Parts: sequence; C-alpha cells; structure tokens
Amino acid sequence: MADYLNLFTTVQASGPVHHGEALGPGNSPRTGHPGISWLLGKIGNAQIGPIYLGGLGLASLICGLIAFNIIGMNMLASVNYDPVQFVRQLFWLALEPPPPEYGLSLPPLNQGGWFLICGMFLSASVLLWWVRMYRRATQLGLGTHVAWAFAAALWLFFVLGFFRPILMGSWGEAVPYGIFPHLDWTAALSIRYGNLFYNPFHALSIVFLYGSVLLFAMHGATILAVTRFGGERRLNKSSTVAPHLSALHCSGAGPWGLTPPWSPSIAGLGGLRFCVPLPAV
Ligand code: 07D
Repeated sequence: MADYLNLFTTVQASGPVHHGEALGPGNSPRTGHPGISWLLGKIGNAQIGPIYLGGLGLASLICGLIAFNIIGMNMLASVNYDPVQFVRQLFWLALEPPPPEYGLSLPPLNQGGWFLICGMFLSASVLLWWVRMYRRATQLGLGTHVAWAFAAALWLFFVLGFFRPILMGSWGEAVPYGIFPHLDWTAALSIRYGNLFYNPFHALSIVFLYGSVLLFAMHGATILAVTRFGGERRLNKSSTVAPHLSALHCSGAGPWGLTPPWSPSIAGLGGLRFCVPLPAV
C-alpha cells in the first residue's frame, strides 16, 4: 500500500483541479485552464494555472518587454545587425550607461540615451510588478510578506542603478545591461573599494543572504513535513520508523498513550500532538 514514509515515497495528490478563490469586484478574470504536472508534484504543488494577469501585470510585462527589446536591439546594432555574431558574442555584448563626462545630463541616444530610456521602462516594469504582487496578496486575504521581500531586492536594484549614480553625480556609475559586462562592473567596483572580500558589510550581506535561504528552506520543509507529507500520521506510526522510540513514547492505553504532553516526541515537537492515534487511511 502506498504510504507516507518519507519524501521519496509520497502519494501524489490528484483530483479535480481548483479554480482559485472567488475574486471580489475590481479584479480581472483568471486566464487559462489549470493542468496537473506529475513532475512538479514531486517537489510541490502539482497544479499550474489558472493565471491572474490583470491590468498591472500586463502593463508590467509590456514595459519589461520594451526594456528587453531596447537592450537586444542595441546589442544587435553593436555587431552590425549580424545574427551570427549576435549569437557568438551574446555573453560579451552590452547596453552601456553614458560615459562619465555626461554627468547626470541627458546624452545622445547612442551615448547612453538608450540606456536611460531602457532604465525607465525596466524600473516601471519592476515597480508595476511590485504593486501587482501587493494587490494580489491583499485581494486574496494573504499577508504581504512576499511583496516586502521583493521590495528588499528592488531596494538593492535601485541603489545600484539609481540612487548611487545620482549621489555620485553620474549615470556612468550605473550597472550595464549585459551578461559579462555586469559581472565586470561588479568586479571593478569591488577592486575600486579595496576588494569586497575584505569588506565586513559585504561579508555580513553574504551571511544574511545564505542564512535567509537556510531559514526559508527549513521553514518550508517543516510546513511540508507536517502538512502535505502527512507528518503527524507518520510519527504516530513510528513503530515502522523507530521501534524503540515508538515503544517509549507512543505505547500504552488510551488515545494519549503514556506520553505526557510536555515530553518531547521523536520530532522534539511535543509528545501529545504526535501520539494521537489516527484512523488508518
Ligand atoms: C541585484 C536585486 C534584484 C533585482 C531586481 C530587478 C529583472 C531583470 C531584465 C527585462 C542580487 C529585477 C530585474 C527581472 C529583467 C530584462 C532585460 C539581487 C539584485 C529585483 N559576493 N558583490 C552582493 C557574494 C564578490 C559585489 C550581494 C558571494 C567579490 C558588489 C550578495 C560571493 C566581488 C556587490 C553577494 C561574492 C563582489 C555585491 C548581492 C562569493 C566581485 C553588490 C545580493 C562567494 C569580484 C551586492 C553589499 C543579491 C551588495 C553584492 C554575495 C563575491 C562584488 C550578498 C556569495 C568579492 C559590487 N554580493 N562580490 O541578492 O549588495 O543580489 O553588496 O564570492 O552591489 Mg558580492
């Protein structure tokens, strides 16, 4: 019989697709028919769609697409519209900010003018997406945590590409659009400030970034373990997993066994909750 024993023997959830919570007035309809993906179901929610696009989402995508095209067309122009060279040199191509002599003034299009126009569209795109994200959360009665996490990333994006160049008095300080060119910018900035590896604030940023990832992973894994993967029932059936612990914590008469509520279970999360016998499914 299929059983919830560990992550790799889970039973795939299948059934009628869910079309989402009812949307209140002022919302657009969702688009697309939801589908089920077995592979996605191995790592999380198996259902994809329907998608909520809405006015803000659409406006954001349009602005992003304009920015993307400005970058692509400028890169193409830089290789004389040769498609072969475009592909061969793609990782080295760039849409660069204006040279420093222009300061914060408006340069000609091919001297960084396109870069500034592109920056405006890209900024509009990410800000519109932020508002969409915030509104989706409130409309569905969720917390706005994800929007604030995204805002933290946007803060870095705008510091590097907008606030710092203004404070330095030159758009030339901004990060170029391009795969290797933006990495070159990072390396150059690091060297200019004495190698960021020696900068304690950069070190702290790394620790917090990696630390957040670890905490989010542990938090998500805990939620999955005790909900989707049937953690309560699995621990209750712990005789299959650890007979000695099961005998210690889950034996005895009555629904609560001999485990007092304050004693740790094998999960260390409180004996009472995890030793309640549940009907076999
Ligand atoms: C940039 C913000 C999110 C962007 C958003 C915008 C689109 C694009 C595109 C339409 C990433 C959305 C945009 C969707 C659409 C089109 C075309 C997030 C961003 C939302 N470092 N370093 C950090 C490490 C070194 C340097 C942060 C590690 C070297 C500089 C992080 C190492 C040198 C800066 C970090 C390492 C160097 C950083 C980034 C190891 C280079 C920064 C956090 C192991 C030789 C930035 C305080 C992040 C910063 C930064 C990690 C090495 C330079 C902690 C692990 C020594 C100049 N580095 N780094 O999430 O904040 O970025 O520094 O070697 O400015 Mg570093």
